This record gives sequence, C-alpha cells and structure tokens, in this order.
Amino acid sequence: MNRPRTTVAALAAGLLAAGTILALSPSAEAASTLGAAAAEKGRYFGTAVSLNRLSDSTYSSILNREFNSVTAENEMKIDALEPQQNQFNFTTADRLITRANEMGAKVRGHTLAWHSQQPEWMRNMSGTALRSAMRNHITQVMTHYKGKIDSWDVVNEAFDDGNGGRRDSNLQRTGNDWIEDAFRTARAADPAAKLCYNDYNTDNWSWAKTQGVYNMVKDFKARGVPIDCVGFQSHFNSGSPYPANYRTTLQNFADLGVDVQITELDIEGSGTAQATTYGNVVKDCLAVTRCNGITVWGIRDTDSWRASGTPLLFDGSGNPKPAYNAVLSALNGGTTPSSPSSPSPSSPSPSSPSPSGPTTPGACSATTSVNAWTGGFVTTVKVTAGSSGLTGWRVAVTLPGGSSVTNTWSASASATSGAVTFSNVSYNGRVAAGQTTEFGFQGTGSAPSGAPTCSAA
Ligand code: 9MR
Repeated sequence: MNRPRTTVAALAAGLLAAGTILALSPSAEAASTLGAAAAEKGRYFGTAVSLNRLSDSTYSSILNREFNSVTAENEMKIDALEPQQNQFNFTTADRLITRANEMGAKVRGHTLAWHSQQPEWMRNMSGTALRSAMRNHITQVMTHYKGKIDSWDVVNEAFDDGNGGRRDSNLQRTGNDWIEDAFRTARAADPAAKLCYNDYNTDNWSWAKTQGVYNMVKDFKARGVPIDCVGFQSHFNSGSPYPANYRTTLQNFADLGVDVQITELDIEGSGTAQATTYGNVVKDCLAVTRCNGITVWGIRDTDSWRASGTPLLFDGSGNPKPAYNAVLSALNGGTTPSSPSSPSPSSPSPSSPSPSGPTTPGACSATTSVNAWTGGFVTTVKVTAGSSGLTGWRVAVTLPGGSSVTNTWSASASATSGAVTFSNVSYNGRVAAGQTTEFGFQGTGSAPSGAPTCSAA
C-alpha cells in the first residue's frame, strides 16, 4: 500500500503548490459553473424549472450542476395553486422546494397576482369579491411557503405595453390601489421574503412602460408601500431588443432603494451575436450593486416557451452554447475557468511560489448581517477566503435558546438549534484567496449574536 500512499502524498503536495498558483492566476481562479461564478460575486444564477422535466436526466443534471436559484415556470401560478376557490394544491410546487433545498438553491416565487393564468373561478370575478380573493390567495400561498422563498413576484405584468399606464384587467378594475394592497398583504404574510414587482418591456429606459413602472415604485417608496425589488423579465428578441441603456435602467431603479433582479432572461438568436448580448446583460447586472441575480427562462433551447428562437444557454442536447461561455466568462470577470481535470500533479509548477497575495489571514473569516423582526430573523453570512483560498468551508454559529433555523440557502446546516455548523454546497465551496461567497439562513426567535467562526473544510 506504499505506492498509493506515496501517490496521495505527491498529489497533495502538487495540489498544494498548484493551489498557491491558483490563487495567483486569475484564469485558474475562475469558477466553472454559473451558480459558483455568480456566488463569488455575491449573486445567484437561476433558471425557470418545469417540474415535469425533472425526470429527464440531462435536464436534471444541468440543473444540479449550474444553478443556485429556481423559479417554477408554471407551477406556482394562481391557476396551479388555487384551482378551486380556497382549495389549494401545493403538491407539485412543493416538489420544487424540496429540490431547491437539496441543491442549496434559493427559490423565486412566481407569481401571486396577475391578469393571466387565473383559474376560471377568478376570471369570472370582479369588485370586492375579487379583491378579497386576491388577498386570500396571497395570504394562503405565502403562509404555506413562509421562510422558503427568497423573493416573490407579488404582482406581475400590471402595466400597459403602449402608454405607460395600467393594463386593463379584472384586478385593475377593482381599483387602482390593487397593487399596493397586494404588496401590503404580502408583507404581512411573510415579512422575510423580498417583495418584487415583475414585468417585461421595462428594460429600455426611454420606453413609456419603463417610466410608468418607475413612477409607481418611486411613489410606493415615498408613501411607505412595502416593495423590495423590481424584476426585469428581459425577454429579448427583434421586437424588444436588448437596449444600450439597460444598465441605466437597472441603476435608476436601484437608486429608488429597491433591489433589481433579472427574472426571465432569454435572448433570441445564435452564435456570437447572441453570446455577446448575454455577456452584456451579465456585465450590466454585475455593474449594479443592487442587482441580486439573474434567472434564465429555461435550460435548453428545446425547453423554452419560445423554442424556435433558440434563446437559451444550452442546445437541445444539453451542450453549452457560445452564450453559456459568454455568461460564465462575464460572471468570472472576463476570465475563463480552468478545465475540471486541472491542476494535474504532473503539470510543471514553480518550486517556490511568490508569497504575495491577498492579505486576509487564516483559512477564512465570516461576517453577518441580520434583518430581524419580532419573532424571526434572516441572517446573511459573507465568507471571505484567507490567503490560501478555499476548496470548502464551514461556519459555526450558536443560536440563542428557543431559536431555530427554518430555512437555509447556499449552504447546508448541521442542526436547527443550538450550535449549528453551515457547510458549503457543491457550487460555492471553492473560493479564491481574498474572494467572498454568501449564504443565508432564516429562523424563528432571535439571530445568533456572537461572531461566527469560519474554518476550511
Ligand atoms: O414559460 C411560461 C409558459 O410555459 C406558459 O405557457 C406561459 C403562459 O402564460 O407563461 C410562460 O411564462 C411567462 C411568465 O410566467 C411571465 N412572463 C412571461 C413568460 C413567458 O410568457
């Protein structure tokens, strides 16, 4: 058994040396999946998931490998969750939550109040009966998923395409205050979820619809209507192309004091042109501090609601397209990931690497920020790698007596109360020297108050 041992020792030494090189070489630091690369930038990279495709092994393995946020493409819409009035069917959508937990992924909830995909009973309603049915739907659904959803699309597509005013719908006819009513109802139901307004054709700053939504958000912020984020669906095609002022739009909304998220991205086209646009969208999000993350509206071109426009990052066979490479490279700040098989212990490596490098001492450090309310809290933890970089990490915290963790994202938790250790999930264990990654957890009671302890795993 000597030979394998020697091999292991040599391998370890080689990896150690190569690991030090990794820390110094930008190209080798680059993360090799979308989720990992986004996590290194404090963002998520998500996809719409169609639950009935999970049995497709190609689809399922790309989902597990690449994404750290999911949105149900149809299964959390009003007709799916409340097919008969006040009779809720959560079975299918619950499977997505289970899957997201297994993946350590966030969930975007989509969508609570919308003129489209209403069940028949709701389509036939109006006035105060419809308004209270809307409130009941929001309350019941958000209560069922309380603590499990990162961001909810509370209201979807409420603006008219042409004039920047409200879209006519049965909900709009209940009174112009239906949107703020929906947001207030949502805040009461799950105070920890981010509450988003989500729409399409709001990407171009000079379009009337963009201005209409902007003015509503500005008014909501001025009057204290609870809104935390604006979702930009960003379905780009020749009729609604990616605009040169997209970054300006994202930044202007963020400057109102809301987060911005790209929620349903797809870009019709192919080859280099499509790849360039995808890369530009990612760079725009990264340039806006409050741009939390990007969700693409499906995995393979053949999974798309607009399959003929081949608008996604993987081809019908599950192979990454040039658009995928452009997105990954943009997330990595222009660098290309190392191949999964490197570093090879036999590859040449300088014998005495330069001692220069990031300054954070120790294996890693962790800092927290807490959003607390009576009876509950959300803690976001930033993990910063020390001068050697990390291939895995653990963060230990101690919860006060009576408090417990109800939900964790981008990490897995060893326990729900007392001393809890959070470990990296598959896509965010690798953190280059001096770089950061984030995870979070939600709980009942009070947040841990002491400093967290970070160690390499
Ligand atoms: O991708 C969804 C498709 O499978 C449905 O048939 C369609 C029905 O309305 O909804 C699609 O998703 C929409 C999303 O919920 C809201 N923004 C526009 C999306 C594409 O139509």
